[in-house]
Amino acid sequence: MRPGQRAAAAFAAAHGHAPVGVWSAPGRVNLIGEHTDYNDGFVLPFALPNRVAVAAEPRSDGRLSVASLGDDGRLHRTEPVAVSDLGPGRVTGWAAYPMGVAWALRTAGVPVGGVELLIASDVPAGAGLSSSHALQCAVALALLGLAGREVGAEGAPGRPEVARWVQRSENDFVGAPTGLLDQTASLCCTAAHVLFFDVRSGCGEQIPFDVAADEMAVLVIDTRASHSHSESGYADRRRGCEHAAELLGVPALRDIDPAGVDEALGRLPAELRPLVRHAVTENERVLRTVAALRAGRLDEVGPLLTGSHTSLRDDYRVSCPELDLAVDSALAAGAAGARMTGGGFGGSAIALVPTAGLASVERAVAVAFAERGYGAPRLFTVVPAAGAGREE
Ligand code: GAF
Repeated sequence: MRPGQRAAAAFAAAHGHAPVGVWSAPGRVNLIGEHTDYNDGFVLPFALPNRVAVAAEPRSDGRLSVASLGDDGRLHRTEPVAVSDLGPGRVTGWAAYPMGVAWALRTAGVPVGGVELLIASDVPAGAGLSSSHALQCAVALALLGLAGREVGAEGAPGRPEVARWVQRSENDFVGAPTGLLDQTASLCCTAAHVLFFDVRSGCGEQIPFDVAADEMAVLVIDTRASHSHSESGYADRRRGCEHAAELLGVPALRDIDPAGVDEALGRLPAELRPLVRHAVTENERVLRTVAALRAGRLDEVGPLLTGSHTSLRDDYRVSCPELDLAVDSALAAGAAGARMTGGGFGGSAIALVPTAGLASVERAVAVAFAERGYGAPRLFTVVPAAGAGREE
Protein backbone atom coordinates (compact mmCIF):
# COMPACT_ATOMS: atom_id res chain seq x y z
CA MET A 1 0.00 0.00 0.00
CA ARG A 2 1.16 3.53 -0.73
CA PRO A 3 1.82 5.89 2.21
CA GLY A 4 -1.39 7.87 1.52
CA GLN A 5 -3.51 4.73 1.74
CA ARG A 6 -1.63 3.52 4.81
CA ALA A 7 -2.11 6.85 6.57
CA ALA A 8 -5.85 6.91 5.74
CA ALA A 9 -6.35 3.30 6.88
CA ALA A 10 -4.41 3.80 10.13
CA PHE A 11 -6.33 7.01 10.83
CA ALA A 12 -9.67 5.23 10.33
CA ALA A 13 -8.54 2.35 12.57
CA ALA A 14 -7.43 4.75 15.34
CA HIS A 15 -10.37 7.17 15.24
CA GLY A 16 -13.26 5.09 13.92
CA HIS A 17 -13.82 7.36 10.90
CA ALA A 18 -12.00 8.57 7.80
CA PRO A 19 -9.74 11.65 8.03
CA VAL A 20 -10.95 14.93 6.54
CA GLY A 21 -8.12 14.74 4.03
CA VAL A 22 -4.78 13.16 3.11
CA TRP A 23 -1.87 15.18 1.72
CA SER A 24 1.56 13.90 0.68
CA ALA A 25 4.97 15.23 -0.34
CA PRO A 26 7.98 13.50 -1.95
CA GLY A 27 11.61 13.16 -0.97
CA ARG A 28 14.12 14.37 -3.56
CA VAL A 29 17.32 13.63 -5.36
CA ASN A 30 19.41 16.63 -6.30
CA LEU A 31 20.88 15.88 -9.72
CA ILE A 32 23.51 18.59 -9.28
CA GLY A 33 23.98 21.94 -7.48
CA GLU A 34 25.07 21.01 -3.95
CA HIS A 35 25.67 23.52 -1.17
CA THR A 36 24.77 26.27 -3.62
CA ASP A 37 21.29 27.08 -2.25
CA TYR A 38 22.43 29.11 0.77
CA ASN A 39 24.90 30.90 -1.51
CA ASP A 40 21.97 32.22 -3.58
CA GLY A 41 22.93 29.88 -6.43
CA PHE A 42 21.40 27.24 -8.70
CA VAL A 43 20.05 23.75 -7.95
CA LEU A 44 18.60 20.98 -10.15
CA PRO A 45 16.55 18.49 -8.10
CA PHE A 46 13.78 16.06 -8.98
CA ALA A 47 11.08 14.52 -6.81
CA LEU A 48 11.25 10.87 -5.80
CA PRO A 49 8.32 8.45 -6.08
CA ASN A 50 8.78 7.91 -2.31
CA ARG A 51 6.46 10.10 -0.24
CA VAL A 52 5.45 11.15 3.25
CA ALA A 53 1.66 11.22 3.67
CA VAL A 54 -0.35 12.99 6.36
CA ALA A 55 -3.97 12.12 7.22
CA ALA A 56 -5.58 14.98 9.11
CA GLU A 57 -8.69 16.39 10.73
CA PRO A 58 -9.36 19.41 12.98
CA ARG A 59 -9.50 19.03 16.81
CA SER A 60 -11.78 21.18 18.89
CA ASP A 61 -9.38 21.62 21.84
CA GLY A 62 -6.83 23.84 20.05
CA ARG A 63 -4.09 21.25 20.40
CA LEU A 64 -1.82 19.68 17.79
CA SER A 65 -1.41 15.93 18.05
CA VAL A 66 1.00 14.00 15.83
CA ALA A 67 1.20 10.21 15.44
CA SER A 68 3.58 8.40 13.13
CA LEU A 69 3.01 4.93 11.69
CA GLY A 70 6.15 2.81 12.21
CA ASP A 71 7.33 0.06 9.87
CA ASP A 72 6.08 -2.37 12.50
CA GLY A 73 2.52 -1.03 12.02
CA ARG A 74 2.53 0.62 15.45
CA LEU A 75 1.59 4.24 16.07
CA HIS A 76 4.18 6.44 17.78
CA ARG A 77 2.35 9.39 19.35
CA THR A 78 3.68 12.65 20.65
CA GLU A 79 2.19 14.57 23.54
CA PRO A 80 -0.45 16.99 22.13
CA VAL A 81 0.64 20.63 22.42
CA ALA A 82 -1.56 23.76 22.41
CA VAL A 83 -0.95 25.42 19.04
CA SER A 84 -0.94 28.83 20.74
CA ASP A 85 1.97 27.69 22.97
CA LEU A 86 4.24 26.67 20.09
CA GLY A 87 7.50 28.59 19.88
CA PRO A 88 11.16 28.02 19.01
CA GLY A 89 12.90 25.80 21.55
CA ARG A 90 9.67 24.46 23.10
CA VAL A 91 9.54 21.14 21.24
CA THR A 92 12.49 18.80 20.71
CA GLY A 93 13.03 15.54 18.81
CA TRP A 94 11.24 14.61 15.58
CA ALA A 95 7.97 16.29 16.67
CA ALA A 96 9.72 19.66 16.22
CA TYR A 97 9.50 19.14 12.44
CA PRO A 98 5.68 18.98 12.10
CA MET A 99 5.06 21.33 15.03
CA GLY A 100 7.49 23.91 13.67
CA VAL A 101 5.46 24.04 10.48
CA ALA A 102 2.28 24.85 12.47
CA TRP A 103 4.22 27.62 14.23
CA ALA A 104 5.62 29.05 10.97
CA LEU A 105 2.23 29.05 9.25
CA ARG A 106 0.58 30.76 12.23
CA THR A 107 3.36 33.32 12.33
CA ALA A 108 2.67 34.00 8.65
CA GLY A 109 -0.99 34.62 9.43
CA VAL A 110 -2.52 31.26 8.43
CA PRO A 111 -5.34 30.37 10.88
CA VAL A 112 -3.99 27.09 12.30
CA GLY A 113 -6.16 25.59 15.05
CA GLY A 114 -6.17 22.24 16.82
CA VAL A 115 -5.29 19.37 14.47
CA GLU A 116 -4.93 15.60 14.58
CA LEU A 117 -2.18 14.36 12.22
CA LEU A 118 -1.21 10.81 11.31
CA ILE A 119 1.94 10.27 9.26
CA ALA A 120 3.01 7.35 7.05
CA SER A 121 6.15 7.37 4.90
CA ASP A 122 8.17 5.33 2.45
CA VAL A 123 11.00 7.87 2.10
CA PRO A 124 14.06 6.17 3.62
CA ALA A 125 14.94 8.15 6.77
CA GLY A 126 18.51 9.34 7.28
CA ALA A 127 19.41 8.56 3.66
CA GLY A 128 20.01 12.16 2.57
CA LEU A 129 16.83 12.00 0.46
CA SER A 130 15.07 14.72 2.40
CA SER A 131 12.54 12.71 4.40
CA SER A 132 12.23 15.44 7.05
CA HIS A 133 11.47 18.11 4.44
CA ALA A 134 8.91 15.82 2.80
CA LEU A 135 7.27 15.47 6.21
CA GLN A 136 7.27 19.24 6.75
CA CYS A 137 5.85 19.94 3.28
CA ALA A 138 3.07 17.37 3.67
CA VAL A 139 2.16 18.88 7.06
CA ALA A 140 2.17 22.38 5.57
CA LEU A 141 -0.27 21.34 2.84
CA ALA A 142 -2.51 19.55 5.37
CA LEU A 143 -2.64 22.59 7.68
CA LEU A 144 -3.33 24.90 4.75
CA GLY A 145 -6.06 22.56 3.45
CA LEU A 146 -7.76 22.40 6.85
CA ALA A 147 -7.51 26.20 7.11
CA GLY A 148 -9.41 26.54 3.81
CA ARG A 149 -6.30 27.65 1.90
CA GLU A 150 -5.66 24.59 -0.25
CA VAL A 151 -2.52 25.19 -2.29
CA GLY A 152 -3.55 25.81 -5.89
CA ALA A 153 -6.95 27.27 -4.95
CA GLU A 154 -7.71 30.93 -5.66
CA GLY A 155 -6.28 33.28 -3.03
CA ALA A 156 -4.18 30.51 -1.46
CA PRO A 157 -0.42 30.95 -0.99
CA GLY A 158 1.77 29.78 -3.85
CA ARG A 159 4.14 26.84 -3.55
CA PRO A 160 7.33 28.97 -3.44
CA GLU A 161 5.85 30.93 -0.53
CA VAL A 162 4.99 27.72 1.32
CA ALA A 163 8.57 26.54 0.72
CA ARG A 164 9.87 29.69 2.45
CA TRP A 165 7.56 29.10 5.43
CA VAL A 166 8.80 25.53 5.71
CA GLN A 167 12.39 26.80 5.57
CA ARG A 168 11.58 29.28 8.33
CA SER A 169 10.20 26.49 10.51
CA GLU A 170 13.40 24.53 10.03
CA ASN A 171 15.77 27.48 10.55
CA ASP A 172 14.01 29.16 13.46
CA PHE A 173 11.99 26.41 15.18
CA VAL A 174 14.04 23.24 14.63
CA GLY A 175 17.28 25.25 14.62
CA ALA A 176 18.92 23.84 11.46
CA PRO A 177 20.45 26.52 9.16
CA THR A 178 19.47 24.82 5.90
CA GLY A 179 18.73 26.45 2.54
CA LEU A 180 15.72 26.29 0.21
CA LEU A 181 16.64 23.32 -1.97
CA ASP A 182 14.69 20.53 -0.32
CA GLN A 183 11.39 22.28 0.40
CA THR A 184 11.30 23.74 -3.09
CA ALA A 185 12.01 20.34 -4.62
CA SER A 186 9.27 18.64 -2.63
CA LEU A 187 6.67 21.33 -3.36
CA CYS A 188 7.54 22.50 -6.87
CA CYS A 189 8.94 19.51 -8.81
CA THR A 190 6.77 17.79 -11.40
CA ALA A 191 6.77 14.26 -12.83
CA ALA A 192 9.24 13.55 -15.66
CA HIS A 193 11.19 16.79 -15.07
CA VAL A 194 14.12 18.20 -13.14
CA LEU A 195 13.55 21.62 -11.63
CA PHE A 196 16.15 24.24 -12.55
CA PHE A 197 15.75 26.62 -9.62
CA ASP A 198 17.50 29.94 -9.16
CA VAL A 199 17.42 30.44 -5.40
CA ARG A 200 18.09 34.18 -5.58
CA SER A 201 15.38 35.10 -8.05
CA GLY A 202 12.96 32.38 -6.91
CA CYS A 203 12.44 31.42 -10.57
CA GLY A 204 12.09 27.80 -11.53
CA GLU A 205 12.03 26.04 -14.90
CA GLN A 206 10.81 22.49 -15.43
CA ILE A 207 13.24 20.67 -17.76
CA PRO A 208 12.20 17.31 -19.26
CA PHE A 209 14.36 14.52 -17.83
CA ASP A 210 13.75 11.16 -19.46
CA VAL A 211 17.00 9.25 -19.21
CA ALA A 212 15.28 6.01 -20.23
CA ALA A 213 14.93 7.48 -23.75
CA ASP A 214 18.77 7.39 -23.89
CA GLU A 215 18.81 3.88 -22.40
CA MET A 216 20.17 5.25 -19.14
CA ALA A 217 18.95 5.05 -15.53
CA VAL A 218 19.54 7.01 -12.32
CA LEU A 219 20.68 4.63 -9.61
CA VAL A 220 20.41 5.73 -5.97
CA ILE A 221 23.04 4.22 -3.68
CA ASP A 222 21.97 4.72 -0.07
CA THR A 223 25.19 4.03 1.83
CA ARG A 224 23.24 3.83 5.14
CA ALA A 225 26.16 5.71 6.67
CA SER A 226 25.60 8.72 8.85
CA HIS A 227 28.34 10.68 10.56
CA SER A 228 27.81 12.46 13.83
CA HIS A 229 29.43 15.74 12.78
CA SER A 230 27.00 16.33 9.90
CA GLU A 231 25.08 19.14 11.63
CA SER A 232 28.15 21.04 12.82
CA GLY A 233 29.90 20.36 9.49
CA TYR A 234 26.98 21.85 7.55
CA ALA A 235 26.78 24.93 9.76
CA ASP A 236 30.58 25.44 9.55
CA ARG A 237 30.51 25.35 5.75
CA ARG A 238 27.63 27.80 5.60
CA ARG A 239 29.34 30.21 8.01
CA GLY A 240 32.57 29.94 5.98
CA CYS A 241 30.74 30.86 2.77
CA GLU A 242 29.03 33.82 4.39
CA HIS A 243 32.31 35.02 5.85
CA ALA A 244 34.05 34.72 2.47
CA ALA A 245 31.26 36.71 0.77
CA GLU A 246 31.64 39.39 3.42
CA LEU A 247 35.42 39.58 2.90
CA LEU A 248 34.93 39.81 -0.85
CA GLY A 249 32.30 42.51 -0.46
CA VAL A 250 29.50 40.67 -2.28
CA PRO A 251 26.00 39.76 -1.03
CA ALA A 252 26.61 36.03 -1.66
CA LEU A 253 29.11 33.72 -3.38
CA ARG A 254 26.70 33.61 -6.31
CA ASP A 255 28.05 37.04 -7.20
CA ILE A 256 31.63 35.88 -7.84
CA ASP A 257 32.30 35.95 -11.57
CA PRO A 258 33.69 32.50 -12.52
CA ALA A 259 36.15 34.22 -14.88
CA GLY A 260 37.59 36.17 -11.95
CA VAL A 261 37.53 33.40 -9.37
CA ASP A 262 41.34 33.11 -9.08
CA GLU A 263 41.65 36.80 -8.29
CA ALA A 264 38.89 36.47 -5.67
CA LEU A 265 40.59 33.42 -4.11
CA GLY A 266 43.82 35.40 -3.83
CA ARG A 267 42.05 37.88 -1.55
CA LEU A 268 40.93 35.22 0.94
CA PRO A 269 42.57 33.34 3.80
CA ALA A 270 43.68 29.86 2.70
CA GLU A 271 41.00 27.99 4.65
CA LEU A 272 38.13 29.76 2.84
CA ARG A 273 39.46 29.34 -0.70
CA PRO A 274 38.26 25.77 -1.33
CA LEU A 275 34.74 26.62 -0.14
CA VAL A 276 34.52 29.51 -2.58
CA ARG A 277 36.04 27.47 -5.42
CA HIS A 278 33.37 24.80 -4.88
CA ALA A 279 30.44 27.24 -4.71
CA VAL A 280 31.54 29.07 -7.88
CA THR A 281 32.41 26.00 -9.95
CA GLU A 282 29.29 24.09 -8.80
CA ASN A 283 27.02 26.85 -10.09
CA GLU A 284 28.86 26.62 -13.41
CA ARG A 285 28.32 22.86 -13.49
CA VAL A 286 24.58 23.32 -12.90
CA LEU A 287 24.37 25.76 -15.81
CA ARG A 288 26.33 23.40 -18.06
CA THR A 289 24.11 20.48 -17.04
CA VAL A 290 21.00 22.51 -17.85
CA ALA A 291 22.46 23.48 -21.26
CA ALA A 292 23.27 19.82 -21.99
CA LEU A 293 19.77 18.66 -21.01
CA ARG A 294 18.09 21.40 -23.06
CA ALA A 295 20.17 20.32 -26.07
CA GLY A 296 19.39 16.62 -25.49
CA ARG A 297 23.09 15.83 -24.85
CA LEU A 298 22.84 13.47 -21.89
CA ASP A 299 26.34 12.16 -22.64
CA GLU A 300 27.76 15.46 -21.34
CA VAL A 301 25.97 15.18 -17.98
CA GLY A 302 27.89 12.23 -16.50
CA PRO A 303 31.29 13.99 -16.30
CA LEU A 304 29.63 17.05 -14.73
CA LEU A 305 28.16 14.86 -11.98
CA THR A 306 31.55 13.29 -11.32
CA GLY A 307 33.18 16.73 -11.32
CA SER A 308 30.66 17.85 -8.71
CA HIS A 309 31.59 14.91 -6.50
CA THR A 310 35.30 15.61 -6.78
CA SER A 311 34.69 19.22 -5.78
CA LEU A 312 32.48 18.22 -2.82
CA ARG A 313 35.07 15.66 -1.72
CA ASP A 314 38.27 17.68 -2.13
CA ASP A 315 37.24 21.33 -1.83
CA TYR A 316 34.04 21.37 0.20
CA ARG A 317 35.01 18.25 2.21
CA VAL A 318 31.49 17.01 2.88
CA SER A 319 31.90 13.50 1.46
CA CYS A 320 32.91 10.45 3.50
CA PRO A 321 34.59 7.09 2.74
CA GLU A 322 31.27 5.32 2.11
CA LEU A 323 30.09 7.95 -0.40
CA ASP A 324 33.49 7.96 -2.14
CA LEU A 325 33.38 4.17 -2.41
CA ALA A 326 29.85 4.28 -3.86
CA VAL A 327 30.96 6.79 -6.49
CA ASP A 328 34.31 5.15 -7.31
CA SER A 329 32.92 1.62 -7.56
CA ALA A 330 29.98 2.74 -9.73
CA LEU A 331 32.32 4.62 -12.09
CA ALA A 332 34.77 1.71 -12.27
CA ALA A 333 31.89 -0.62 -13.23
CA GLY A 334 30.73 1.61 -16.11
CA ALA A 335 28.58 4.43 -14.70
CA ALA A 336 28.70 7.53 -16.92
CA GLY A 337 28.90 9.78 -13.87
CA ALA A 338 28.28 9.66 -10.13
CA ARG A 339 28.16 11.95 -7.13
CA MET A 340 26.98 12.28 -3.57
CA THR A 341 23.57 13.97 -3.34
CA GLY A 342 22.25 16.13 -0.50
CA GLY A 343 24.16 17.60 2.42
CA GLY A 344 26.77 14.81 2.64
CA PHE A 345 28.62 13.27 5.63
CA GLY A 346 26.75 10.03 4.80
CA GLY A 347 23.45 9.39 3.05
CA SER A 348 23.13 8.67 -0.65
CA ALA A 349 25.04 8.90 -3.90
CA ILE A 350 23.51 8.81 -7.38
CA ALA A 351 24.96 7.29 -10.52
CA LEU A 352 23.95 7.78 -14.14
CA VAL A 353 24.19 4.28 -15.59
CA PRO A 354 23.58 2.74 -19.03
CA THR A 355 20.56 0.46 -18.60
CA ALA A 356 22.46 -2.44 -20.16
CA GLY A 357 25.14 -2.19 -17.47
CA LEU A 358 22.85 -1.53 -14.50
CA ALA A 359 23.03 -5.02 -13.01
CA SER A 360 26.83 -5.10 -13.14
CA VAL A 361 27.13 -1.64 -11.56
CA GLU A 362 24.78 -2.70 -8.76
CA ARG A 363 26.78 -5.87 -8.23
CA ALA A 364 30.10 -4.04 -8.24
CA VAL A 365 28.93 -1.49 -5.65
CA ALA A 366 27.55 -4.23 -3.39
CA VAL A 367 30.80 -6.23 -3.66
CA ALA A 368 32.94 -3.15 -2.96
CA PHE A 369 30.94 -2.40 0.20
CA ALA A 370 31.20 -6.01 1.39
CA GLU A 371 34.97 -6.11 0.73
CA ARG A 372 35.45 -2.91 2.74
CA GLY A 373 33.44 -4.40 5.62
CA TYR A 374 30.59 -1.86 5.27
CA GLY A 375 26.93 -2.85 5.67
CA ALA A 376 25.07 -3.55 2.44
CA PRO A 377 23.96 -0.35 0.65
CA ARG A 378 20.33 0.07 -0.44
CA LEU A 379 20.20 0.30 -4.25
CA PHE A 380 17.23 1.44 -6.34
CA THR A 381 16.57 3.28 -9.60
CA VAL A 382 14.38 6.37 -9.70
CA VAL A 383 12.53 8.53 -12.23
CA PRO A 384 11.19 12.03 -11.48
CA ALA A 385 7.79 11.87 -9.80
CA ALA A 386 5.11 14.43 -8.89
CA GLY A 387 5.52 17.13 -6.26
CA ALA A 388 3.43 17.54 -3.12
CA GLY A 389 -0.35 17.60 -3.25
CA ARG A 390 -3.69 16.42 -1.88
CA GLU A 391 -4.43 12.70 -2.22
CA GLU A 392 -8.00 12.46 -0.94
C1 GAF B 1 20.77 19.81 2.83
C2 GAF B 1 20.07 21.15 3.05
F1 GAF B 1 18.88 20.97 3.70
C3 GAF B 1 19.84 21.90 1.74
O1 GAF B 1 19.31 23.18 2.00
C4 GAF B 1 21.11 21.98 0.90
O2 GAF B 1 21.98 22.97 1.42
C5 GAF B 1 21.80 20.62 0.82
O3 GAF B 1 21.99 20.03 2.10
C6 GAF B 1 23.15 20.73 0.15
O4 GAF B 1 23.00 21.10 -1.18
O5 GAF B 1 19.94 18.93 2.13
